[in-house]
Amino acid sequence: MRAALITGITGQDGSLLAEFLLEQGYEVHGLVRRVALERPDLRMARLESIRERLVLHPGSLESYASVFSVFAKFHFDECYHLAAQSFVAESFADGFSTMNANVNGTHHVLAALKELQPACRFYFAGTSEMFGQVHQSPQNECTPFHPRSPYGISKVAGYYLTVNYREAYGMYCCNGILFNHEGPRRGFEFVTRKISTGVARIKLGLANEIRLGNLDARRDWGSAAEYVRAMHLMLRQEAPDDYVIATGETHTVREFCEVAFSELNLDYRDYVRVDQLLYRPAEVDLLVGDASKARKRFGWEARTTFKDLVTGMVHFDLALLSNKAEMRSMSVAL
Ligand code: NAP
Ligand code: G4F
Repeated sequence: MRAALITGITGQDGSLLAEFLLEQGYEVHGLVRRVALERPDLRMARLESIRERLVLHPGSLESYASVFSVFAKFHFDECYHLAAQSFVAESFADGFSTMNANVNGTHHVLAALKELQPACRFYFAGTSEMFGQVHQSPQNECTPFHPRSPYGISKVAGYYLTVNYREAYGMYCCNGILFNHEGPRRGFEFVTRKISTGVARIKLGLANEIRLGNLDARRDWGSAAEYVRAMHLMLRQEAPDDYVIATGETHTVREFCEVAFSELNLDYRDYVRVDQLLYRPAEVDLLVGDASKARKRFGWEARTTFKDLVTGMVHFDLALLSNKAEMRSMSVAL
């Protein structure tokens, strides 16, 4: 039985990946930070259905000793390093803690692995935000980086730490360069979930508007459940490498609104208010990825269409807010 450690297991991707690896017969461990006034029912909500099958280790990414002690006690075949301050807007508000968690956190995990388990395969959660002000479209593994936020900069540093441990120490280290991926487990502050839950609230008479920032930004949005499978495939190849994971389609935030509102027979123009305060100091205007390397090497392709992704999230949130019983099965299906 293979054993995997997931940092960031409580997040959208971590919880989906944990489920997937359990299905594959893995022993799944997770590193979780301890927080004061913890409400396990809320904090572990995404892990609810698998909580009993996981081995969870309290630990702080910000402390080398803490990460080291987990690797000193348990053996892992694969380590998926997903933990990060992942919200771009927050990285403008507090770039320092974003850097600390995302850069030092990654360095601590790599350094402890090198010391104690150099044969463990390592996945780093890179991002299309590294391309930022894009130099070419679509973006692929050779596209130069030009990050536009402290978050993007922290991920470029993590990317190069990962490359450096691979080149300097011969470790099996991969960068997944994942474009935006969404679903019913997405955090509420991200624009897709903000829209899907906002539309559902409006439909149910619980709200009468959604305030958004830049409606013209374009993103390549895919389904998170499909993207975590690509992470696993990357670590199962003969040699380590870096891969773009994306759908190859791009849509504006405005189009996301149009599809989400019209699914419930509403017109987004009646409800969406643009708030300048929600604009970012520097925006990433356009992202669209070319995942042909992943398709050629290990047959990964995005399958969920943009429309199905949007409408699935809207119906999930409508059911959630209406307290319908089918909510759980929808969560698994998406
Ligand atoms: P998410 O839902 O925000 O989850 C982030 C996870 O990181 C949570 O488990 C969180 O734990 C943990 N975390 C945050 N700060 C931490 C810290 N200082 N110490 C320890 N744990 C910490 O993010 P996601 O969407 O699943 O994304 C997973 C990874 O992929 C992230 O690295 C993200 O930057 C990257 N990524 C995401 C996308 C996307 O579209 N989703 C695209 C490209 C790359 P708590 O529960 O304790 O907060
Ligand atoms: O949903 P977002 O906050 O995601 P963003 O910034 O693209 O970052 C996500 O995807 C990255 C991959 O490319 C990940 F690395 C990262 O961790 C995260 O998962 O914003 C998407 C777009 C932006 O252009 C933003 O300006 O939506 C625009 N937007 C417009 N109004 C808004 C809003 N974003 C948010 N969060 N809230 C708004 O009200």
